[in-house]
Amino acid sequence: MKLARIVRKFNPQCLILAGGPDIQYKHSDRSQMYSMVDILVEHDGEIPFRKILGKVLKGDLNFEDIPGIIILGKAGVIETGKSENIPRFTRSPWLENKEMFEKIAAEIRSRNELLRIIYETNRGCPYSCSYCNWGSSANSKVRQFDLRNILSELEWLKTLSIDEIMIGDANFGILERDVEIAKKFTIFNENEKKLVIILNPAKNMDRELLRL
Ligand code: B12
Ligand code: SF4
Repeated sequence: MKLARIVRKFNPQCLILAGGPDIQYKHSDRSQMYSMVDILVEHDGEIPFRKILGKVLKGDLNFEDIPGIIILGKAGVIETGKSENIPRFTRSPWLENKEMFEKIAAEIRSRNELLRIIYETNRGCPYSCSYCNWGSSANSKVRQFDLRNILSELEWLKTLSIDEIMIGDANFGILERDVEIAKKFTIFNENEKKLVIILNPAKNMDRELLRL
C-alpha cells in the first residue's frame, strides 16, 4: 500500500488494482484501508484482470459490469457480485510462454542466483479454516490443472535445471493422480543438480503422504 500511495502521488490518474490473499476484502473499513486503490479483485485474478485491461485499452473506465470486483470510488464501495473463476485449467501458461520463461531463467542463472518457481497442480481447498480466504465458498472446490499439461511442463522444467519447485497447492496429495505427478518428479534425478520440492500435504493423510 505504501507503493500505491507513492504511485498515486506522482501519477494521480493511474488506475491502481490490488488482489491476492493479503487483502481484507470484507473489512468494514476497507475504503479507508485501501483509499489509494481503485479496484480490489477478490479470488482468481485471471478473468477479471483481463477484462479490466481490455476496457482500459478501449478507454472505457466503467468497470461495474465486471463480476467479482470491489470498486472503491468517491461515490462509495460497489461490489459487482460473484467472481468468475476458470472452472478447469486446460491451458498451460508455462508452455504457451516458454520463450519468455527461458529468457528469464537464463538471466537468473547468469547472475548465479537460484532458479525457484511456484507451481500449481490444482487450485482451491475443501477445508474452511476461519483465517484463510482459500476455504471460502468461492474457492472450496479443488479445480485441477490438466494432467497432460503438468507432465509436459515437468519435462520442460527439467531442461531448465530448476533449483526449487514450491508446489502452490493447498493440499498436495489430496487427489489420487498426485502420486503420478510425484513419480514424474523423479525425472529431475537425471539432472546433476538436486531439485528441492516444497509442498503442503493434505490434512490427515499420513499413509498417502508416505506413498508420495
Ligand atoms: C508460495 C507461498 C508463499 C511464499 C511466497 C513466495 C513468493 N515469492 O511469492 C512464501 C513462503 C514467502 C509465503 C509466505 C507467507 N505466506 Co504464503 N503462500 C504461498 C502459496 C503456497 C502459493 C501462492 C501462489 O503463488 N499461488 C499461486 C497464484 C497464482 O495464486 P494467488 O497468489 O492466489 O494469485 C491469484 C489471485 O489471488 C489473484 N491475485 C493475486 N494477486 C493479485 C494482484 C492483483 C492486482 C490482481 C488483480 C489479482 C491478484 O490472481 C491470481 C491468479 O488467479 C499460498 C497458497 C496458495 N496456493 O495460494 C500461501 C498463502 C498465500 N500464504 C499464506 C500465509 C499465511 C503466508 C505468511 C503470512 C506465512 C507466515 N506466517 O509468515 C507469509 C506472508 C508473506 C508475505 N509477505 O505476504 C496464506 C494466506 C492466508 C490468507 N491471508 O488468507 C496462504 C493462502 C496459505 C495458507 N492457506 O495458509 N507464502
Ligand atoms: S487447509 Fe489451508 S488452504 Fe485450506 S482453508 Fe485451511 S489454511 Fe486455508
